Amino acid sequence: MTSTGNFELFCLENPLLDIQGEGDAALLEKYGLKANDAILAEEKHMGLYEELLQNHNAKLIAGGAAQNTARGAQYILPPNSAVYVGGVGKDKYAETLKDAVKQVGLRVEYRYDEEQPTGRCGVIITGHDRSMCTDLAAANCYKIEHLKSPEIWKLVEQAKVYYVGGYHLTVCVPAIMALAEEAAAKDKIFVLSLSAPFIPQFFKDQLDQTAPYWDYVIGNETEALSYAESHGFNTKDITEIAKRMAALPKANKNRPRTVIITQGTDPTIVAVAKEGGDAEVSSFPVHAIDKSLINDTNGAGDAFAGGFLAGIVQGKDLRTNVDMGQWLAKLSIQELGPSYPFPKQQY
Ligand code: 26A
Repeated sequence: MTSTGNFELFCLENPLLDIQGEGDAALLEKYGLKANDAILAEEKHMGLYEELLQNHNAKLIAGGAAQNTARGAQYILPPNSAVYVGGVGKDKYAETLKDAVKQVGLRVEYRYDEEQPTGRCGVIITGHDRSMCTDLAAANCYKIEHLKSPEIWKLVEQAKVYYVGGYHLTVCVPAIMALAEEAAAKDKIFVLSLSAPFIPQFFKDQLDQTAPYWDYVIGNETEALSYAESHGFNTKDITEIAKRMAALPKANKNRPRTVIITQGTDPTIVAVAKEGGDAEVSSFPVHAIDKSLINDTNGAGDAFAGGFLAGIVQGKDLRTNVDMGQWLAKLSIQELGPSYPFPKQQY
């Protein structure tokens, strides 16, 4: 008999449908987008989605950063290990998302909005860069009362590890804080991703509210730099930034904070806080991959977090968790968008 999980991992963020197509400088320019960025859509971006579909042969792919991560963790873990919540619309896009998560057996508990459609993320691929422009729509209607509803809160209480995508800081801070406080009160694990440079930059106060609860915080080098800048760290040294983040005050003193910074093909930097001293830093080279095997790197960071979380849920050591993250990222970048290969590979 294969063992099954008990929904140990609970994830919260914004379920989105990715509309991903190849673009060029002219398309980026038309909508005022940078080649490698993630932003919230404004009125002037609303034409982008149709344009990607009509003129850029765009594909519809299940997205939403933490949903990609939850799918990734469930890809590795035994059935019924992970559950994901967020808001969608009552439309065919929500059905597309449901089909995609079914493939890996991820349980989703969507909250359906009566008025707003499912959120969309326009992804413009130019070479190895991706520009993401998100219209949150129904995902933006998620409220604390949805998380606190008896059916959902039961799942919260059942879980042992919480993962929140930092992108949700633009949506519902009280829901994030409810998970953070639940984790600290019951000595469970709270993991947050920095998600994008605009989060530490423009949602600094919201992010800082969650900081004392981070058991693990995961980001990439551009997010770490943005964090350092908005917090006046006065350094661009990734190791130094990771150490300073590790040393921030922490609510649950039973376990030290761990900061994980990925750097594309460069080594992953990890800092673990040490009481009364400097954080302990390690560096882990990524899994080598032949350039010709890379399909696209959109979602590589989400996949890393998924592998890393699977390790945490299984109670593995830090080195193994990082290795599992790098392993899953390597698989994902060989697929189109934030996806994982089938038939399933075994870690
Ligand atoms: C609030 N914003 C901007 C977002 C996102 C997002 N997921 C949640 N909230 N902007 C982009 N993404 C997702 O990031 C993944 C790649 O890492 C995209 O949906 C894409 O699947």
